Parts: sequence; C-alpha cells; structure tokens
Amino acid sequence: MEAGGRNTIMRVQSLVQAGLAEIPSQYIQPHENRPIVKKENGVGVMDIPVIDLFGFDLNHRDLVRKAIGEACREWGAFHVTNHGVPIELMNQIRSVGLSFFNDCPFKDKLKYACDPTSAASEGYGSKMLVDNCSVLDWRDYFDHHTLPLSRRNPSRWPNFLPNYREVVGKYSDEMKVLAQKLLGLISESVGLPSSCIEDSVGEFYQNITISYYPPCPQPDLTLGLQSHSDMGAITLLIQDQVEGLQVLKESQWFTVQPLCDAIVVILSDQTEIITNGKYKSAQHRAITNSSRPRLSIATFHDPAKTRKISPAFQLVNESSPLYREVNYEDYVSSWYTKGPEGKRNIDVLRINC
Ligand SMILES: O=C(O)CCC(=O)C(=O)O
Repeated sequence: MEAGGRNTIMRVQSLVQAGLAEIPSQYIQPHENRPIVKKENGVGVMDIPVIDLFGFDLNHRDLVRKAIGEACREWGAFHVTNHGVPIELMNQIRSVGLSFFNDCPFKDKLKYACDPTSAASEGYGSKMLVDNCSVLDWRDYFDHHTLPLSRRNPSRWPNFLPNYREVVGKYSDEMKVLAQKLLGLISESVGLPSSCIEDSVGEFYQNITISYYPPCPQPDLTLGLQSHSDMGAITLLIQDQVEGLQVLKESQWFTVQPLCDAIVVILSDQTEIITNGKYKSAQHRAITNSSRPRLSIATFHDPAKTRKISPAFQLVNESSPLYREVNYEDYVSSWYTKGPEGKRNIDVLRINC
C-alpha cells in the first residue's frame, strides 16, 4: 500500500484502521535500527534517574543540583517529580490530545493538516517520504507553535473540544516556567551562573508536539520515532501509561518506564554546545507495540533562528572549545535537510572531528 508519498495525505492511524496485518515496506527499518521488543523489563534493568525537585525549595537546592549534575553527565535525561506543574493540567492535556486522535473524524482532522513541504510546520501530520532511502515513523502528531506569544495562534488548533485551546495555552505557560527553572539548576550544576544557559538561548521558541503511536502489527520491524537528539535547549515530555520512549546509554537502549505524575527532562543539542560537551544531549527514540496505542506530549524549548550558540566562555580556555559556534538557523536547516539520525548534526560541529 502507498503510505505517505510526497503528495499523499496518509496517516498511520488510517493504515491501522484499515486492518493491516503487515506493515507497508516504507515503515520497515534496516536491521541495525530495529528494536529488540522484550515482553517485560527484567528486574534490575536500568532506567533514567527520578529527581525530586521539592517544589524548588531553596533548602533542598544543593541536593537537587547534585542529582541533576549526575543525571546530565550520565544520561542527558531524567524524570522530575514535585515540579510545580499542576497534575490536573497534565491529565487534561493528555485527555484532549487523545481525544483529538480518537474522537475527531479524519476529514475534520485534515482541516488542520500541516504543510508537508515546510519544515516543522504547525498542525496534524506524519513523517513524509523525503527520498527513497528514508524510512517512515509509525506515528501521527499534532504540532503547536506556542511561544513566543507572537507565534501562538490558537485558531490553528483543534476546537472540537471546548477546552482544547485553553488547555494547550495554559500547559505552554507552565512548561516555560519549568524549563526556565530547570535551565537555572542545570547551569548551576555545571558551574555556570544560574541564568547562563537561558541567556545564551534567549527568548524561548516553544513547540508542543502531541504524538500518537497506533498499535503496530509488527513492532519488531519498525520505530515509532527514529533515533535522534533534539535540536534546541531542553525538552519536557510527558507520556501515558504505555511504555515506548527509549534512551541510549553506552550504546544500549533503555526503556523509560512511564511515571504518570513525573515529567521527563531531555537535554538537547544547544545545551550540549553551551556546556562545551560536559553534558550530552540525550539520543532517544520511540518504539511501538502490537496491542495498545501510546500518547506522548513533548514541549521543545529552542533558541530563535537568529541566535548564535557557542560554548560558555567559563567552560573553555583558549585551546579547548569542543564545538564551533553555530547559527541556530543553519543548525535547524541541516537537521531538516539531512534528517536527525542519531546525533549526526551536532557531531559535525565538533572541533577536530
Ligand atoms: O514519544 C516519545 O516518547 C518521544 C517523542 C520525541 O522524542 C519527540 O517528539 O521528539
């Protein structure tokens, strides 16, 4: 079956609803990228750390900073609890997001279809075939442009539920506050002034992507989302109860167990550059399963396109910057033209690489 040629509007959910027993060839990953689908996570299997933020109480700041430093060095990703984001709001965005995929008729969903010819365009989409070599993701998504406010236009978001737009707007505001506080702690934990990473990034360009991974008849052949690191500064992700997110550590993939009230923090490439490689952005991907759909909501915090990013001077001396300065616009354009594929985009900025 044709699935997602340049001009075809095809969504993974529609393929599944058509009752496929086998996935179309465009979704089949080369052997080396296929997931090992385990029945259960064994006892003692490692997972990203869970860090209690104690509501950012100053009495716990040293402890929290230390835990964050370790998590950033070892994983580039960690869960946070007691983060201050209302749990009710997290449940609401999961609920309205799921309802869009489950309850909104396909023809209505298509009113919000994103422009497949433009990178990161807002709206309802699935990965399109860029060339004959690329493999499609087993995922549909809705991408919202939420910050700065000049980019936020809720009339481009679904309104079949009366509270959809309001929930997304409130969630965006809460995530921004959390991202600022976390970047402060991350800066301090690597020995930088609290505002250093945020000052380098400048005003946040924030996007919220709700991803829907339909059940897949052959989960061992495909990926929900190919391996990548995020291009911006910091990503905050929540998921439902269905596991699927995996993080790479020392060449091994680890599944992140869903923790309903926690938020997953994922360090992105510009933070790796600013910290001069002391902290690494997390390479991650999503796998699928044959029985249950999965929903995740990723909130990306990126620099403006005009921003130039380089290692913080406090972390380099004359001879040791590990990354070249980059124009964020060039970084984004390389990410979209070459494709994410692991960490290939940041790797080319490495000096002596
Ligand atoms: O669904 C997930 O858990 C991962 C989502 C993600 O990595 C992304 O949207 O970039």
